Amino acid sequence: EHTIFLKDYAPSPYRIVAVDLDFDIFDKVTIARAQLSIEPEAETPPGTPLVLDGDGLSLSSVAIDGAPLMQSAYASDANSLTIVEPPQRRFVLETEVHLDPAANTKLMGLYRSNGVWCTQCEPEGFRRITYYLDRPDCLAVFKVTLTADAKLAPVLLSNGNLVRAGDAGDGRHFAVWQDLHPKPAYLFAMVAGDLGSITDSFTTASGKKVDLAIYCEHGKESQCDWAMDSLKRSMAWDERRFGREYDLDIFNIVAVSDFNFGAMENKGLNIFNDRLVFAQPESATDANYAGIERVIAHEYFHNWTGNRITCRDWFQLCLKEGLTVYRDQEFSSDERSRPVQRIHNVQGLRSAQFPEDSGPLAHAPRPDHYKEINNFYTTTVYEKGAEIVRMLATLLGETAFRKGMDFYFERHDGEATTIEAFLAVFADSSGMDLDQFKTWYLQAGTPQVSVRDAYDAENQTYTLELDQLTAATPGQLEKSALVIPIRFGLIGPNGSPMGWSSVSGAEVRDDMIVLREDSAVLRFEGVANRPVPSLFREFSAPVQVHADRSQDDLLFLAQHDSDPFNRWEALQDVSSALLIDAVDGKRWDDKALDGLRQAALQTLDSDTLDDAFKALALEIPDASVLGQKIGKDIDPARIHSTRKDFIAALFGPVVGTLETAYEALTSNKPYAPDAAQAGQRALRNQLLKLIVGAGGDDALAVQQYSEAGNMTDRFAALTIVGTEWTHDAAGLLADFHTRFATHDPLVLDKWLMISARADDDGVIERMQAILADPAFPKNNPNRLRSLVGSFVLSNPVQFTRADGAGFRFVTGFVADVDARNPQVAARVLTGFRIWPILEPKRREAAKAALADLQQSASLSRNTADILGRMLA
Ligand code: HT7
Ligand code: ZN
Repeated sequence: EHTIFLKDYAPSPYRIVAVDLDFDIFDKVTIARAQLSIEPEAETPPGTPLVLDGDGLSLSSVAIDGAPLMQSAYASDANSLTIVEPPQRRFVLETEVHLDPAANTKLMGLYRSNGVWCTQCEPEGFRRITYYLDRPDCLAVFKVTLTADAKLAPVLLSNGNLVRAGDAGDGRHFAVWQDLHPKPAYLFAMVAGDLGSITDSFTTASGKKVDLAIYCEHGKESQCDWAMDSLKRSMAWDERRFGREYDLDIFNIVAVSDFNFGAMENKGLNIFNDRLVFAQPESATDANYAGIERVIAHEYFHNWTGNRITCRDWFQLCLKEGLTVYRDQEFSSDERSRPVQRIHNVQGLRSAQFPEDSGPLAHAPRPDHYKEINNFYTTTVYEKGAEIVRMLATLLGETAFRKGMDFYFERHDGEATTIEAFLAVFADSSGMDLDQFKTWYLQAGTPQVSVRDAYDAENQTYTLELDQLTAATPGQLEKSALVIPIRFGLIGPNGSPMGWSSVSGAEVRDDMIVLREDSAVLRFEGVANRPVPSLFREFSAPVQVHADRSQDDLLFLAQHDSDPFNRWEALQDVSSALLIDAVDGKRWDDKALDGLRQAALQTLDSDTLDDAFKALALEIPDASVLGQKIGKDIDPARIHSTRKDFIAALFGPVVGTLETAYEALTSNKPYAPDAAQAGQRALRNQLLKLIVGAGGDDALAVQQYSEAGNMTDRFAALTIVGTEWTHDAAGLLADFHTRFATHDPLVLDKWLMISARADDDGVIERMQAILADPAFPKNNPNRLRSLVGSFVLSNPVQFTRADGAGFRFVTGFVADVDARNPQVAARVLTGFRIWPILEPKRREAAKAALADLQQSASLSRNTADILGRMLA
């Protein structure tokens, strides 16, 4: 298979300056005519062929400046069009292709979703619509004409502003859209269909009125209000926090039901997976509301970080994605609780990015080669990319970071640029040398930081020894030291912060140690008492910390640390240590459990902590995080059962207290998705989980399921009963299916998720029956991922069954789906990334299933690439 290398990047010899697209849309065929205004770059030698990308296209006609081309003047196949000797001046290339959107199950390019024509072009979908220089550094202005039957498609949308619309005869109508912001083709979009909508407006800081609309399937309009509210808050936030105003007169969002990802930031016309638009209390959970708010913000923020300033090539994906995730995280922190937000983000990083970074698919946030770019929309590019931007902000401080961002927008507006250029604006605006910092973008793997400390009472000296090490990753055996910002504090015996008279051994700025070497020994002088260190406050770097701390010190931190993140972390560390020892055969002692139980109850009782934080503090680390910490020869079933015993032992003696707290949180206020109410529900549902986990009786959960006035509480109860597969589970799932899921596909997804998560041996058979049902929508990514994606990621016990049945179920599914939608297949397959750390029997079973899949005759490039790296 062909590998693309960053070192081979070269600018195109030709430039497309303007695009005029004409779509004639009919029920069975769409005719796409393109007029591309093209000119050679100044240094292009005469006679240099022009090679345009295509993917599965069939060319009907080709002309230059109005004259059809002779056969000898061009060469074409499904995947490219070459003009042998283009004019050495500006010219217009005209092509016509015929498309069959209904047959496009890959959902890349132009396809039909639920009758609606829509597009997805990032990263390489535009070449499935017309022959083009489909690369992000080719920026052009677009004019788009859409013509369709007025009844089938009363709504005709594309990027930019509507310039004209009218009757086209024969019951057809047309609309002309113009986008004067030069953009790469991956940001092109069009939509045609019979859609409902809600409208609103936003007035920017400089007084410009922007018309806002959200389009959706008829009947779902009232479910779009939360998304609209989130959009307006995002627009206001980007002005306040980053000084960024919206730049067109119109901003449209369209919700579609078949979509490979979450959403897409096409200029002025965002297209969304409908699960990230629709919300109403009876079918969406608090987590769904928060997810909608976040993704609406994310796509909107791309208008500046991604669209106005885009990527030179796809190796730079992190430039727009890491930065935009950082921005959406900051938005959510400002709109909701910052500590709670931070903990959620770190939980996500640890449960998805850390395993990726230590497994066979590890890659640098800015990779230097790829076979299939679609496989690089990863948690490393997105979430680790956001952590890198966050470290940059931490190292620079808020003011210098904002100054650098302003400079970035000023210097690179309208460009397709690189990570180097991004770092240069901060180096230039602050004077800080960022050469070593760049390594974060180039190096794969989670750094392991070891900490040892000692206190010398006689000399009042405190010593802190820090080492960093990044293990080898595929294709990257040598690693260099990274710049690691460690936000910290020393805490005195009464819980107050401690000072020191001087410190040596590494750079220390205010509350931050900057570790640059492989190791450092810091000596703090004038330290009056033995301190308890609080390190990596707010999780200031994406590293794994190894510090052999006593349970007493951790519980002390859980109570006294001024940093809420580390208070939460300390409790997690206590549980993890006890659980990991227990998995290893060393059962916890009662005293240790008493200490933890007391700390948990104290947290629950606190008057100062908010409910959402308490809910997180009471969480017991999940099986995949524990597996990751153990790191080798893991048996997920054993981890799972140890964890169950641990919860029973920890909370069994205080079930009554938990029940009282649960009752006290019962509320009959009408549902609102705000952070305070959501926090209260989160805590109450956390308590319910612990009560059932501790006592084994699911009656309270069944009761909550029946009485719930909103989906958050109903789904929480169903999740508890369904994943524990208690005796009521089958009945409750059947009830949920009949009463709530049959008429709402997004609720059906919730049923599918829980159906996949039961840890009993019957789960695979039940999933097979679901997939075999002729009524199951087998081409819809949401449905497929809700079932099989949840199984792979959230059912470690059954997925990694020692007899290999879980692995074979998934590889069988991948082989089947791959023929229709390679992106969905390849993504589900990445769930196998944990196979090298499994215990030998499971490891062999996983490897055998993967090897069998590799024998399949014709795997897509997406799936073959993942499989090749998985087995390398
Ligand atoms: N920029 C988008 C990434 C994307 C995508 C979206 C939908 C379908 C296929 C896709 N491939 C890549 C989404 C984002 O990060 O905002
Ligand atoms: Zn994005």
